[in-house]
Amino acid sequence: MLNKVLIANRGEIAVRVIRACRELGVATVAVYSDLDRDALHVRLAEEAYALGGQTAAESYLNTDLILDVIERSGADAVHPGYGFFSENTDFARAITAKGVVFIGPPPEAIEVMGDKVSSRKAAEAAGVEGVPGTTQFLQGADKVVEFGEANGWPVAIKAAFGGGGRGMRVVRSADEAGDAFESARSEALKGFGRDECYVERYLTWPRHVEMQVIADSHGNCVWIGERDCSAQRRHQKLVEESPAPAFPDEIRQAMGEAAVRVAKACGYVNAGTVEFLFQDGEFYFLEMNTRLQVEHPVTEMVSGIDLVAEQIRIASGDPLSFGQDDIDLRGHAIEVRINAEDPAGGRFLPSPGHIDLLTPAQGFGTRWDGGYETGDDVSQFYDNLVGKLIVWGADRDIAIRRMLRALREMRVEGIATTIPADIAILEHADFREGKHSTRWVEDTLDLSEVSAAPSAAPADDDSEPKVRRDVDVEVNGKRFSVSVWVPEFATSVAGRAPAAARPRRAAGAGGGATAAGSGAVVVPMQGTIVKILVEVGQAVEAGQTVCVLEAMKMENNITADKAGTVSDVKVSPGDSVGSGDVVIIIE
Ligand code: MV4
Repeated sequence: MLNKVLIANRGEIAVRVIRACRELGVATVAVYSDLDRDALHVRLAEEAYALGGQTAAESYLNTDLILDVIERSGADAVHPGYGFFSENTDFARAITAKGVVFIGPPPEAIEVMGDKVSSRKAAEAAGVEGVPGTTQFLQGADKVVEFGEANGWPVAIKAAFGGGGRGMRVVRSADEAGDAFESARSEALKGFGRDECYVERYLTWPRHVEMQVIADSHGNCVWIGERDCSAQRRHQKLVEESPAPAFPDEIRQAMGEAAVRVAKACGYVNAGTVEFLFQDGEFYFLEMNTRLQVEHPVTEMVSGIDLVAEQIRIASGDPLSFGQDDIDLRGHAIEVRINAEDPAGGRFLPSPGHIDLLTPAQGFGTRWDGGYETGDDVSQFYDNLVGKLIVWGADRDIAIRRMLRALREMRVEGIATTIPADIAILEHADFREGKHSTRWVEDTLDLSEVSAAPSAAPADDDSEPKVRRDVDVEVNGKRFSVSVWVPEFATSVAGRAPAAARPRRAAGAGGGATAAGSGAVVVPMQGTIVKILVEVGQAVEAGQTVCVLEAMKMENNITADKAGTVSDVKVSPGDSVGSGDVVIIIE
């Protein structure tokens, strides 16, 4: 068995891996950036080493620094979590060369599955088909027309070396083909440095269903059920569940066997996920994710298998402790991702900041995989996943009710979270009936009525910033919960900066969403200015983008809150700004 594992990650996944190591009796080594010196994963690990730096590139993605900590700590393995180094073959090879185990698949498997063309070829060779299409690179728009006429419209043009939906264009008729081909190529070139594209049938209402597989280094490979991740927005998953709703057992069996064939075809070892699109009773290979995924807990809850412990045993050279016939999938599990984002009006604005209070839900069938606790700070420099709430229930209906109960029980104050949007999804009849697809959240779900979570609400008029407090009152012996809007300073809690030291929120804050502003353009959240699009003396329209703010890896357009002339630009590209800071004045 491995003796000491370095966790080259942060947040909830680092915490998840540390917990598994503890239970196995394996020592843990955390690493941390300057901003994470007091983070939960650092508090939980037996040893922790500073990497310095703020951004991921300066810290968690610095190979030399991590190699140095491996040496100083005597760790004999690295768990990369997801993101960061999890699919980085240079890193995997660099540590393996030093005799340190990479807890993940062999680099050759990561490479085969690393781009769409070679992964699709590997799947096809294993007898697993993608969406019908051409594997040849498109030479011109006429080939798109030819394919559409022969196979029917719409068709999708995809970047061969891309991912995450970038470079994908839907073409509904022959006359759209020329423009779509050009824009797909230019987006692919910009995003991935290569402009090769191919065409396939476009599925108009598919579900995203992925199959968990796990393989050991002795030739054993099994599938552990599917996850439906169709409830997503802009390629960010919001809710995941297992089993997939209305998913016949024969299809599950066939998909599981297909996923195992794909894994075996690329010499896969350790935990992996094979993604499929599912529509009209057919499934089509999409790609393989060669890492542990965010949503792995739903598989754990229905199978009873600790995937992270299994990963560590496999990396130690042990054979799988179970065979395909030992896997018994029971009941229904749902996970929701709780992000530090304000879903008000469906906008999902990043909401980094200090967590004044975080009380996870508890109770039967309820699991919280968190990366933060009360008093921690969510930094704009990292991904904004605060934690994941996972429930198990005997069936889907019970699991949905349990999740709604748990979401309403959670208390998070100081930052806005996606909880109100998660509730809206789980309450919706389409979701309850399993009628949703990958397009449902963006095309059908109406989040315009979703309101800001506590402390994310803009101040009214010129008054002091106010925050919402939920207070329990007793009236004639009956308990009621009421919300009170009170000035921020009046509710300051220990450990929080006094209100006077915080930037005063100007009227009309909120990125231009409000009408007739004061002309003092404020940023709605903490972040870094990346671009200024106007200069002093320039005339601007209300709603025009005046600068771009990067927060939590997302670019946000900051817009003029009224028409007029720019009289002052208070920031430059690279400047850090806080929520409520005035960046540009319009007169
Ligand atoms: C598709 C598709 C429909 N038809 N391909 C988007 C990201 C990339 N990994 C594959 N994607 C899609 N490919 C065909 N032929 C719809 C999507 C798609 C999607 C897929 C999985 C999860 C979420 C999605 C959201 C939008 C579009």
